[in-house]
Amino acid sequence: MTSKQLRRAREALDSFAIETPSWGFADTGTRFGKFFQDAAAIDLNDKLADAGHVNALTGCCPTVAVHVLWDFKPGQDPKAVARLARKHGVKIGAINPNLFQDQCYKWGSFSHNDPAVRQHALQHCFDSIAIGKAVGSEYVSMWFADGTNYPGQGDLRARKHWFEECLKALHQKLGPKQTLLIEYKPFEPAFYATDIADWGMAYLHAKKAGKRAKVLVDTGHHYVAQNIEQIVAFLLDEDMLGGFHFNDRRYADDDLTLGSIDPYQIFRIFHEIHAFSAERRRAPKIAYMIDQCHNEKPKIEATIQTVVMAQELYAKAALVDLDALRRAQAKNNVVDAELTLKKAFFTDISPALLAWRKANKLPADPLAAHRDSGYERAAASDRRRRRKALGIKSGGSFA
Ligand code: PSV
Ligand code: MN
Repeated sequence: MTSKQLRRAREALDSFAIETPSWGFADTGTRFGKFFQDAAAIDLNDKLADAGHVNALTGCCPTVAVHVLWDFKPGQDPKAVARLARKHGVKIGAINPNLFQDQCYKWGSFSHNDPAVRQHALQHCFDSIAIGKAVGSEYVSMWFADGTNYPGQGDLRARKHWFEECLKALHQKLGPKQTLLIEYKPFEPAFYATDIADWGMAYLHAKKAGKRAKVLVDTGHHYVAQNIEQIVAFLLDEDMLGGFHFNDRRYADDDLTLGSIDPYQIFRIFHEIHAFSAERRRAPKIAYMIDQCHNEKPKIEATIQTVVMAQELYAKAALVDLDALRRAQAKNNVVDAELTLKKAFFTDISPALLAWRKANKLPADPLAAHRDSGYERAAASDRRRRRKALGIKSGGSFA
């Protein structure tokens, strides 16, 4: 690496943070079943401890996303949760209301045809906004399972209007530091018509909701051939990109570790962001978050793998020679344009990463440091014992 490249990569690393999801540390799984892990977090304290451990090793995961129903007990004091997070060296990040588990949402939440259910859903979101204000979180992150399974089942335009009304009401309650993120997903659980199925729908809803509503791109929520970086470029250009849920996927929302299937895709996404920042001379405010549930890999290891991969790809994308790229594009020199991206992608970024970790007093290899730390073994034995005492299922000899 040249000294200029080294500087650029280190600047990129200085400015990069990625949020871990509380649910990524707990026993989660597929729709069909769960394979329990002894070291999986049992409660919020465990989740925050695991997130703090990942942050201590990687130095770039200062916040943890929470799912209100999964993490907060009724009546729990959010300020106490914020204190608990601080104790573990992290802060509470995005607040995710839950509008898909309550029985009343069988026919939808914001698009339910019964105004009482829509109101119930809104109230839960208002409560979530209040939690966000109390813990000093900057994001309220909305994902909706709303949709229909059969043609004719719902009035598609009426459902759109109900969404617009609710999102507007939600936006009005935001505090001055809060941003509303609207996530899209083409299918699952609805298989005929998901109410917010793609970035266009999310964009339109965010635009209508108010100035502080933006689109959240979950990399898993796209059809196989979809060009995600182009969506990112459009959203950036419209100042409507609010955040990411990072994972990798082969078919649909597979929740795999970042870059395990296609690291070049994530590199291309980061390239669009770096190019925008350099050419517009301003860094857009983007919440980089992980959304993964691991059923096979140990959860902390998978999270560290994702974080390290995100850092690598973010730093590599900062090395793209933008002048050379734009020159090649101006001449319609396809080969040189493509090679400009490839050159950055294939640069060995490890000297920059090592230097950055050394400067920040971090282990040179976070995954190896985690394995050497004995954290997993200690967590497994403590949590195995607590599970037994609580009568909670565990993997037993198959874990
Ligand atoms: C839905 O598939 C989703 O991507 C949403 O972001 C949820 O909050 C998350 O997964 C739950 O794992
Ligand atoms: Mn997601």
